[in-house]
Amino acid sequence: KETQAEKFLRQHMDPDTSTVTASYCNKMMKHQNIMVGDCKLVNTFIHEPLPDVQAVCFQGNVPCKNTKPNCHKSSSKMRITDCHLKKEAKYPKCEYETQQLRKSIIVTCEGNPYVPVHFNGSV
Ligand code: UMF
Repeated sequence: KETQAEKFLRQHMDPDTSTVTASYCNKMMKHQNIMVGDCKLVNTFIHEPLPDVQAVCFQGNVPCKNTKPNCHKSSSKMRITDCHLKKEAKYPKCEYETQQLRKSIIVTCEGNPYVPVHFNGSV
């Protein structure tokens, strides 16, 4: 069974891509198997080396958007791509807007080793 940490990697890590095209999100949201019976509203991909993303678990503690504790904000800005579901999209035709950004990321970390398990947002 896929662990929460493995799910984070599948849904949010794409270190080897530095520039994305307009169709990036449409492709990635399919290829990474992020849709399960419904279109996911928003999903962020991170284009930084995995060790840099794992290191965020030991950077600034911040409040989480949901009830979970253990949120951490990256001390430096990271290259990310936000995928936003288009308003008129209907499953299984999940169409996405692709937006490249440089922002600090906020992740929830859990476990031993203490690693990212949820993407909480970006600021
Ligand atoms: N999410 C993002 O990927 N990026 C954002 O900026 C905000 C939200 O919060 C529920 C889900 O929304 C998260 O799922 C995250 F993928 C997405 O499986 P997750 O990471 O908890």
